[in-house]
Amino acid sequence: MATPPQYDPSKIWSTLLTNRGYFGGALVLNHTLHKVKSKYQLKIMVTREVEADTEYMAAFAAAGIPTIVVDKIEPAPRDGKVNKGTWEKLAPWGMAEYERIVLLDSDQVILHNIDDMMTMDLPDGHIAAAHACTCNPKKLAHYSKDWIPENCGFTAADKATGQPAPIREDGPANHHLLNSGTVILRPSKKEYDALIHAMNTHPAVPTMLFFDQDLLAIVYRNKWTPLPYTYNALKPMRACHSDLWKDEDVKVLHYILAKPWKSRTYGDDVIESTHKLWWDYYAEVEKEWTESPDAEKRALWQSVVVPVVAQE
Ligand SMILES: [Mn+2]
Repeated sequence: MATPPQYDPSKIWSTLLTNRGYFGGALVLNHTLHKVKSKYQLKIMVTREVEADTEYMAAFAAAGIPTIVVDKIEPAPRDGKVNKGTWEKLAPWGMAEYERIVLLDSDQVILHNIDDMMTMDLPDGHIAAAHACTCNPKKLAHYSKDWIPENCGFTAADKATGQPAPIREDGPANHHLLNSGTVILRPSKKEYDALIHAMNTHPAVPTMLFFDQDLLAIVYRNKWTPLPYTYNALKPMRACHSDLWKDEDVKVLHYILAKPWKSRTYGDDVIESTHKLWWDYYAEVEKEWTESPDAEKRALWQSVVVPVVAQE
Protein backbone atom coordinates (compact mmCIF):
# COMPACT_ATOMS: atom_id res chain seq x y z
CA MET A 1 0.00 0.00 0.00
CA ALA A 2 1.20 3.47 -0.84
CA THR A 3 1.53 5.89 2.07
CA PRO A 4 -1.60 8.07 2.23
CA PRO A 5 -0.89 11.55 0.89
CA GLN A 6 -0.55 14.35 3.43
CA TYR A 7 -3.34 16.79 2.84
CA ASP A 8 -3.52 20.43 3.87
CA PRO A 9 -6.43 20.17 6.38
CA SER A 10 -7.47 23.83 6.19
CA LYS A 11 -8.75 23.68 2.62
CA ILE A 12 -10.95 21.08 0.99
CA TRP A 13 -12.79 20.17 -2.17
CA SER A 14 -16.41 19.41 -1.48
CA THR A 15 -19.49 18.20 -3.30
CA LEU A 16 -23.01 17.41 -2.15
CA LEU A 17 -24.76 14.06 -2.44
CA THR A 18 -28.41 13.73 -1.48
CA ASN A 19 -28.98 10.12 -2.66
CA ARG A 20 -27.17 7.17 -4.29
CA GLY A 21 -27.73 8.35 -7.87
CA TYR A 22 -24.53 10.39 -8.34
CA PHE A 23 -22.20 8.09 -6.36
CA GLY A 24 -20.50 6.74 -9.49
CA GLY A 25 -19.90 10.34 -10.52
CA ALA A 26 -18.41 11.19 -7.13
CA LEU A 27 -16.04 8.20 -7.28
CA VAL A 28 -14.79 9.31 -10.69
CA LEU A 29 -14.41 12.91 -9.45
CA ASN A 30 -12.35 11.72 -6.48
CA HIS A 31 -10.27 9.46 -8.72
CA THR A 32 -9.43 12.31 -11.10
CA LEU A 33 -8.44 14.60 -8.19
CA HIS A 34 -5.96 11.90 -7.17
CA LYS A 35 -4.74 11.50 -10.74
CA VAL A 36 -3.83 15.18 -10.99
CA LYS A 37 -2.06 14.83 -7.61
CA SER A 38 -4.08 17.38 -5.70
CA LYS A 39 -2.63 18.34 -2.32
CA TYR A 40 -6.16 18.77 -1.01
CA GLN A 41 -8.79 16.25 0.02
CA LEU A 42 -12.31 15.78 -1.26
CA LYS A 43 -14.86 15.60 1.55
CA ILE A 44 -18.40 14.83 0.49
CA MET A 45 -21.35 16.58 2.07
CA VAL A 46 -24.19 14.15 2.67
CA THR A 47 -27.74 14.78 3.81
CA ARG A 48 -29.33 13.12 6.86
CA GLU A 49 -31.09 10.68 4.49
CA VAL A 50 -27.71 9.53 3.16
CA GLU A 51 -26.33 9.30 6.70
CA ALA A 52 -29.17 6.91 7.57
CA ASP A 53 -28.26 4.61 4.64
CA THR A 54 -25.65 2.47 6.38
CA GLU A 55 -24.67 0.50 3.29
CA TYR A 56 -24.08 3.74 1.39
CA MET A 57 -22.02 5.16 4.26
CA ALA A 58 -19.93 1.96 4.24
CA ALA A 59 -19.24 2.60 0.54
CA PHE A 60 -17.87 6.09 1.31
CA ALA A 61 -15.60 4.52 3.92
CA ALA A 62 -14.47 1.83 1.46
CA ALA A 63 -13.68 4.59 -1.05
CA GLY A 64 -11.61 6.41 1.58
CA ILE A 65 -13.74 9.52 1.15
CA PRO A 66 -14.60 11.40 4.37
CA THR A 67 -18.17 12.65 4.67
CA ILE A 68 -19.60 15.77 6.26
CA VAL A 69 -23.23 15.35 7.33
CA VAL A 70 -25.25 18.48 6.62
CA ASP A 71 -28.66 19.34 8.02
CA LYS A 72 -31.55 20.10 5.73
CA ILE A 73 -31.52 23.62 4.30
CA GLU A 74 -34.80 24.75 2.83
CA PRO A 75 -36.42 28.13 2.16
CA ALA A 76 -39.28 29.26 4.37
CA PRO A 77 -42.64 28.37 2.75
CA ARG A 78 -44.25 31.10 0.65
CA ASP A 79 -48.00 30.79 0.27
CA GLY A 80 -47.60 27.38 1.88
CA LYS A 81 -45.18 26.15 -0.82
CA VAL A 82 -41.48 25.31 -0.57
CA ASN A 83 -39.20 25.49 -3.62
CA LYS A 84 -37.38 22.20 -2.96
CA GLY A 85 -33.85 21.87 -4.32
CA THR A 86 -30.15 21.55 -3.63
CA TRP A 87 -30.08 24.30 -0.98
CA GLU A 88 -27.67 22.23 1.15
CA LYS A 89 -24.98 23.45 -1.27
CA LEU A 90 -25.02 26.58 0.90
CA ALA A 91 -23.81 24.62 3.97
CA PRO A 92 -20.05 25.18 3.37
CA TRP A 93 -20.37 28.92 4.09
CA GLY A 94 -21.07 27.89 7.69
CA MET A 95 -18.04 25.58 8.02
CA ALA A 96 -15.76 27.97 9.89
CA GLU A 97 -13.18 25.25 10.58
CA TYR A 98 -11.97 25.60 6.99
CA GLU A 99 -10.12 28.54 5.56
CA ARG A 100 -11.29 27.84 2.03
CA ILE A 101 -13.64 25.38 0.34
CA VAL A 102 -13.89 24.79 -3.36
CA LEU A 103 -17.25 23.35 -4.34
CA LEU A 104 -17.20 20.94 -7.23
CA ASP A 105 -20.01 18.94 -8.80
CA SER A 106 -20.03 15.15 -8.85
CA ASP A 107 -20.73 15.26 -12.60
CA GLN A 108 -17.29 16.77 -13.21
CA VAL A 109 -13.91 15.25 -14.03
CA ILE A 110 -10.60 16.98 -13.27
CA LEU A 111 -8.18 16.89 -16.21
CA HIS A 112 -5.35 19.10 -14.90
CA ASN A 113 -4.23 20.06 -11.42
CA ILE A 114 -6.45 22.87 -10.07
CA ASP A 115 -4.76 23.40 -6.69
CA ASP A 116 -4.22 27.05 -7.67
CA MET A 117 -7.89 27.54 -6.77
CA MET A 118 -6.93 27.07 -3.13
CA THR A 119 -4.48 29.99 -3.13
CA MET A 120 -5.89 32.27 -5.82
CA ASP A 121 -6.55 35.87 -4.68
CA LEU A 122 -10.10 36.41 -3.58
CA PRO A 123 -11.19 39.85 -2.36
CA ASP A 124 -12.82 39.92 1.06
CA GLY A 125 -16.51 39.02 0.85
CA HIS A 126 -16.17 37.59 -2.64
CA ILE A 127 -16.62 34.17 -4.19
CA ALA A 128 -15.19 33.02 -7.51
CA ALA A 129 -17.01 31.00 -10.15
CA ALA A 130 -17.30 30.72 -13.90
CA HIS A 131 -20.21 32.19 -15.78
CA ALA A 132 -23.37 30.29 -16.56
CA CYS A 133 -23.58 29.57 -20.29
CA THR A 134 -26.84 31.16 -21.39
CA CYS A 135 -26.72 30.18 -25.07
CA ASN A 136 -29.43 27.54 -24.51
CA PRO A 137 -28.30 25.58 -27.58
CA LYS A 138 -30.99 22.94 -27.02
CA LYS A 139 -33.62 25.73 -26.93
CA LEU A 140 -35.08 24.35 -23.72
CA ALA A 141 -38.44 26.06 -23.28
CA HIS A 142 -38.20 26.45 -19.49
CA TYR A 143 -35.06 28.60 -19.76
CA SER A 144 -35.50 32.37 -19.77
CA LYS A 145 -36.22 34.08 -23.14
CA ASP A 146 -33.09 36.22 -22.87
CA TRP A 147 -30.91 33.08 -22.79
CA ILE A 148 -29.43 33.63 -26.26
CA PRO A 149 -25.76 33.61 -27.38
CA GLU A 150 -25.51 37.42 -27.66
CA ASN A 151 -26.17 37.74 -23.92
CA CYS A 152 -23.93 34.88 -22.77
CA GLY A 153 -20.96 35.77 -20.55
CA PHE A 154 -18.69 33.43 -22.50
CA THR A 155 -19.42 35.22 -25.78
CA ALA A 156 -17.55 38.21 -24.31
CA ALA A 157 -14.49 36.16 -23.22
CA ASP A 158 -11.08 36.68 -24.82
CA LYS A 159 -10.85 33.91 -27.44
CA ALA A 160 -7.04 34.01 -27.56
CA THR A 161 -6.38 33.75 -23.82
CA GLY A 162 -9.63 32.20 -22.57
CA GLN A 163 -9.87 34.95 -19.94
CA PRO A 164 -13.38 36.10 -18.99
CA ALA A 165 -14.47 39.67 -19.68
CA PRO A 166 -14.84 41.82 -16.55
CA ILE A 167 -18.45 41.97 -15.37
CA ARG A 168 -19.88 45.48 -15.80
CA GLU A 169 -22.87 46.75 -13.89
CA ASP A 170 -24.43 48.06 -17.12
CA GLY A 171 -23.53 44.96 -19.15
CA PRO A 172 -26.00 42.27 -20.27
CA ALA A 173 -27.99 40.83 -17.35
CA ASN A 174 -26.75 37.31 -18.08
CA HIS A 175 -23.14 38.36 -17.44
CA HIS A 176 -24.16 38.44 -13.78
CA LEU A 177 -25.10 34.74 -13.80
CA LEU A 178 -22.71 32.08 -12.57
CA ASN A 179 -22.67 28.28 -12.69
CA SER A 180 -22.36 26.82 -9.19
CA GLY A 181 -20.62 23.63 -10.39
CA THR A 182 -17.30 25.19 -9.37
CA VAL A 183 -17.28 27.82 -6.59
CA ILE A 184 -14.37 29.10 -4.51
CA LEU A 185 -15.52 30.36 -1.13
CA ARG A 186 -14.21 31.30 2.27
CA PRO A 187 -16.54 30.12 5.04
CA SER A 188 -17.98 33.09 6.92
CA LYS A 189 -20.78 33.15 9.49
CA LYS A 190 -21.77 36.62 8.29
CA GLU A 191 -22.01 35.53 4.66
CA TYR A 192 -23.79 32.28 5.60
CA ASP A 193 -26.40 34.24 7.54
CA ALA A 194 -26.84 36.63 4.60
CA LEU A 195 -27.39 33.69 2.23
CA ILE A 196 -29.94 32.04 4.51
CA HIS A 197 -31.72 35.34 5.06
CA ALA A 198 -31.92 35.90 1.29
CA MET A 199 -33.15 32.32 0.77
CA ASN A 200 -35.97 32.93 3.24
CA THR A 201 -36.98 36.39 2.06
CA HIS A 202 -35.94 37.22 -1.51
CA PRO A 203 -38.99 37.44 -3.81
CA ALA A 204 -37.26 35.47 -6.60
CA VAL A 205 -36.70 32.33 -4.48
CA PRO A 206 -40.08 30.60 -5.12
CA THR A 207 -39.45 30.51 -8.88
CA MET A 208 -35.71 29.80 -8.85
CA LEU A 209 -34.84 26.93 -11.23
CA PHE A 210 -31.25 26.47 -10.14
CA PHE A 211 -31.63 27.07 -6.38
CA ASP A 212 -28.22 27.78 -4.75
CA GLN A 213 -26.84 28.92 -8.11
CA ASP A 214 -29.53 31.56 -8.65
CA LEU A 215 -29.31 32.73 -5.05
CA LEU A 216 -25.51 33.10 -5.20
CA ALA A 217 -25.82 35.27 -8.31
CA ILE A 218 -28.14 37.62 -6.39
CA VAL A 219 -26.33 37.73 -3.05
CA TYR A 220 -22.86 38.00 -4.64
CA ARG A 221 -23.87 40.34 -7.46
CA ASN A 222 -20.80 42.53 -8.17
CA LYS A 223 -18.97 40.46 -5.53
CA TRP A 224 -17.97 37.43 -7.57
CA THR A 225 -14.79 37.00 -9.54
CA PRO A 226 -15.26 35.36 -12.94
CA LEU A 227 -13.00 32.36 -13.52
CA PRO A 228 -11.90 31.25 -16.99
CA TYR A 229 -14.24 28.67 -18.54
CA THR A 230 -11.48 26.06 -18.14
CA TYR A 231 -12.37 25.68 -14.42
CA ASN A 232 -15.93 24.71 -15.21
CA ALA A 233 -16.11 23.74 -18.88
CA LEU A 234 -19.75 22.88 -19.50
CA LYS A 235 -19.87 20.14 -22.11
CA PRO A 236 -22.33 21.90 -24.52
CA MET A 237 -19.83 24.79 -24.78
CA ARG A 238 -17.56 22.52 -26.81
CA ALA A 239 -20.12 23.19 -29.57
CA CYS A 240 -21.68 26.56 -28.76
CA HIS A 241 -18.37 28.22 -27.78
CA SER A 242 -16.08 26.26 -30.12
CA ASP A 243 -14.09 29.46 -30.79
CA LEU A 244 -13.21 29.69 -27.08
CA TRP A 245 -12.89 26.00 -26.15
CA LYS A 246 -9.52 24.28 -26.40
CA ASP A 247 -9.54 20.64 -25.28
CA GLU A 248 -5.98 20.81 -24.02
CA ASP A 249 -6.78 23.78 -21.73
CA VAL A 250 -9.86 22.31 -20.03
CA LYS A 251 -9.13 21.62 -16.36
CA VAL A 252 -12.62 20.76 -15.14
CA LEU A 253 -15.07 19.14 -17.54
CA HIS A 254 -18.66 19.42 -16.36
CA TYR A 255 -21.26 16.97 -17.65
CA ILE A 256 -24.35 19.15 -17.34
CA LEU A 257 -27.65 17.80 -18.73
CA ALA A 258 -27.31 14.11 -19.82
CA LYS A 259 -25.07 12.23 -17.37
CA PRO A 260 -22.43 9.87 -18.81
CA TRP A 261 -23.22 7.10 -16.32
CA LYS A 262 -26.78 6.81 -17.63
CA SER A 263 -25.67 4.96 -20.77
CA ARG A 264 -22.58 3.12 -22.01
CA THR A 265 -23.45 4.25 -25.51
CA TYR A 266 -23.42 7.90 -26.49
CA GLY A 267 -23.38 10.03 -29.61
CA ASP A 268 -20.18 10.68 -31.58
CA ASP A 269 -20.96 14.40 -31.90
CA VAL A 270 -18.79 17.14 -30.43
CA ILE A 271 -20.71 17.18 -27.13
CA GLU A 272 -21.69 13.61 -26.32
CA SER A 273 -18.33 12.17 -27.41
CA THR A 274 -16.90 13.75 -24.23
CA HIS A 275 -18.56 10.87 -22.36
CA LYS A 276 -15.73 8.57 -23.45
CA LEU A 277 -13.36 10.28 -21.00
CA TRP A 278 -15.74 9.62 -18.10
CA TRP A 279 -16.04 5.94 -19.00
CA ASP A 280 -12.26 5.60 -19.30
CA TYR A 281 -11.84 6.93 -15.76
CA TYR A 282 -14.74 4.82 -14.51
CA ALA A 283 -13.02 1.70 -15.88
CA GLU A 284 -10.01 2.49 -13.68
CA VAL A 285 -12.21 2.91 -10.59
CA GLU A 286 -14.11 -0.28 -11.44
CA LYS A 287 -10.88 -2.25 -11.72
CA GLU A 288 -9.68 -0.96 -8.35
CA TRP A 289 -12.90 -2.00 -6.59
CA THR A 290 -13.66 -5.26 -8.36
CA GLU A 291 -10.09 -6.50 -8.02
CA SER A 292 -9.78 -5.34 -4.41
CA PRO A 293 -8.53 -7.96 -1.90
CA ASP A 294 -11.23 -6.60 0.45
CA ALA A 295 -14.36 -8.75 -0.03
CA GLU A 296 -16.59 -6.11 1.59
CA LYS A 297 -15.39 -3.51 -0.91
CA ARG A 298 -16.15 -5.85 -3.82
CA ALA A 299 -19.63 -6.50 -2.38
CA LEU A 300 -20.30 -2.78 -1.93
CA TRP A 301 -19.38 -2.21 -5.56
CA GLN A 302 -22.12 -4.64 -6.56
CA SER A 303 -24.76 -3.30 -4.20
CA VAL A 304 -24.11 0.46 -4.24
CA VAL A 305 -22.35 1.35 -7.51
CA VAL A 306 -23.56 -1.14 -10.11
CA PRO A 307 -27.27 -0.29 -9.67
CA VAL A 308 -26.68 3.44 -10.34
CA VAL A 309 -24.30 3.09 -13.32
CA ALA A 310 -25.54 1.83 -16.69
CA GLN A 311 -24.33 -1.71 -17.34
CA GLU A 312 -24.89 -1.53 -21.10
MN1 LIG B 1 -23.55 19.48 -12.41
